Amino acid sequence: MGSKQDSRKQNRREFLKSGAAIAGGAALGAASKSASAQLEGPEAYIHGSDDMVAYGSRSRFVNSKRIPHGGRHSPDQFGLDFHIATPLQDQYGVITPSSLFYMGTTRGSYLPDIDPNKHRLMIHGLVDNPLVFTMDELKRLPSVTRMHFVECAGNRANSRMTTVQETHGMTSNAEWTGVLLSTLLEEAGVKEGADWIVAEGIEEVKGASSIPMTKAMDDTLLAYAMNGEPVRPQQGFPLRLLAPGFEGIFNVKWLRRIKVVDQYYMTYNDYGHLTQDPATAALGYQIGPKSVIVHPSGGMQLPGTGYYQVSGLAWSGGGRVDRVEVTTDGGQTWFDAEIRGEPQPMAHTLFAFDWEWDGSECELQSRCIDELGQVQPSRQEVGEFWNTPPGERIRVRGQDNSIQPWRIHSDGSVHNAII
Ligand SMILES: Nc1nc2c(c(=O)[nH]1)N[C@H]1C(S)=C(S)[C@@H](COP(=O)(O)O)O[C@H]1N2
Ligand SMILES: [Mo]
Repeated sequence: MGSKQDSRKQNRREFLKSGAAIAGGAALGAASKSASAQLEGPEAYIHGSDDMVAYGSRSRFVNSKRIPHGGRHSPDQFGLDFHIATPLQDQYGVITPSSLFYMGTTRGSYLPDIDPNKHRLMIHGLVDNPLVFTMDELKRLPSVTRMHFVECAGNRANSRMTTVQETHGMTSNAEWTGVLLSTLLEEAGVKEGADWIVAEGIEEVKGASSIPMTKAMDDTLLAYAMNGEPVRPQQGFPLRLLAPGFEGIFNVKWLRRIKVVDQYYMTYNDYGHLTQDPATAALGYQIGPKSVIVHPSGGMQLPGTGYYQVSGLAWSGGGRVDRVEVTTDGGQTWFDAEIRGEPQPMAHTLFAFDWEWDGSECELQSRCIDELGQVQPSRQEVGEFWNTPPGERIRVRGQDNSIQPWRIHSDGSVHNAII
């Protein structure tokens, strides 16, 4: 496999050197001379302001934005926020800018406006020492900083969607800093038979989730910071729980209480998990291996034949991304994509693939293989899991980690190829 990758790199180097990739490559010297004569200064300057000094903002020429997800306007007429999707198509690298992080709510929310100086976290239930922490006390404890994605179980694609923001925009990735929940639980002393925790947000039962003790003691994190600054109000300021790799709904925002309990507790959030056997429920909570090609993706236009860097994101609730495969012929032949950077457990991972488009109609797909050896399933397989009878249009009712197909028409336009 290594040598296959090496030879592909070699091919790309020759490809770029030959000048085939960049029009006019052979005339580079002359071109740069005449180009330098055309350089102009800026058309205008941004006037200095106290605001720009204190907290920067993006260029007025950059206008990538989030959109309401699932056909429901957000905010609604009462000012409640509903799901909003991140513009994956505009993102570089694996960090979702905090201002563009997707937003998920269980039933629509007013954003709690929490004074961190007054906020408290209570840990009680089946513990030797019930504890109450202020934010300052939490910040004094040993911390961890880790990259993790969050993904809503409603991040499902269908044939009516056109862009990658619509098909996959309900997941985002950030660097989080906080305290491991195990640190606090060890301090409180978990009693025998305490197999679950119930994590509760400030909206009480509407924002609560039951999480198995094994997960709580493993990598569950109480985060007070995100991408280098305090967690944003939409993401749970001043404190949110992260259960890395679990469905979005377990990542309780505006966290104020953790009750240690002896059994699975039914909460408002269990809408969707009502039929699950508590003994095996935790397995179902985990996001499967998933990936999507972002460049090119639905709604984009290839300007012509020639070289393209196909690139996208891959992730898995099962751990690190091990490999990503790409096909350009609708799944007949698969090639290893290049993994960019060092894959982190339960984090978005960048992949890229050198491709030369010959101008004919074709279909691009990617599939993720994680460190557990789990392979991202086809839409057919996911549909069958959710009981779509054979011969019917495939419907996905729960988690959807199926392979996303993009069709390139001969005019270079890119389309969602889900049927
Ligand atoms: N307290 C509370 N936590 C919550 C929710 C909520 O409504 N209230 N929504 C959940 C859902 S459905 C998802 S998908 C994730 C979304 O996290 P994000 O808004 O930071 O992207 O938060 C979860 N945590
Ligand atoms: Mo969600």
